[in-house]
Amino acid sequence: METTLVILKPSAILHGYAGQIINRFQQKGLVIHGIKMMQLSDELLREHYAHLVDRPFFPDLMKSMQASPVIVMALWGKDAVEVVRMMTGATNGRKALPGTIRGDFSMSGQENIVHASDSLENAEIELRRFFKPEEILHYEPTFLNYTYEPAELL
Ligand code: IDP
Ligand code: MG
Repeated sequence: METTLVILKPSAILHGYAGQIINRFQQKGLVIHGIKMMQLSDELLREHYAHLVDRPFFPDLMKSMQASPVIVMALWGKDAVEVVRMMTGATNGRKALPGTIRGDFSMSGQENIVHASDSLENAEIELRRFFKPEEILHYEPTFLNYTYEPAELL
């Protein structure tokens, strides 16, 4: 099993989409092991988007990510990193396939509703960035036997 980081961005919070998006992850079978609301600081965002600091859109991205508090989530499941990235869709909402979160809720490259870790290695780094260890609560819901076949639970 893997745990991945999802951020419901201000574009989700300010549209009132948080519940609908959290529901999608739960309906898929991903389990919430951590969830909290927070206002992202300059420092945290510069670290999180370090690969983009030199891009011309970076100041707008900072403003966009600080337009409201965000909800950060630790989602647990089999191949959770890849599954959540597939559910998220392409970066630009206009290019994201219908059925993906960005494809269904976004028309923008910047205002694209969710962040999702893009590899297991980055998921581990990002979970540490946004959560204290004690804020991630490991538990296994009783429905797992109906979510996975026995071999997938080994
Ligand atoms: P990802 O969120 O699909 O992993 P990244 O390339 O890691 O995409 O970019 C992080 C975030 O920066 C995007 O989700 C989006 O909000 C913003 N971003 C990326 N490229 C652009 C762009 O060309 N214009 C405006 N915003 C962008
Ligand atoms: Mg990314």
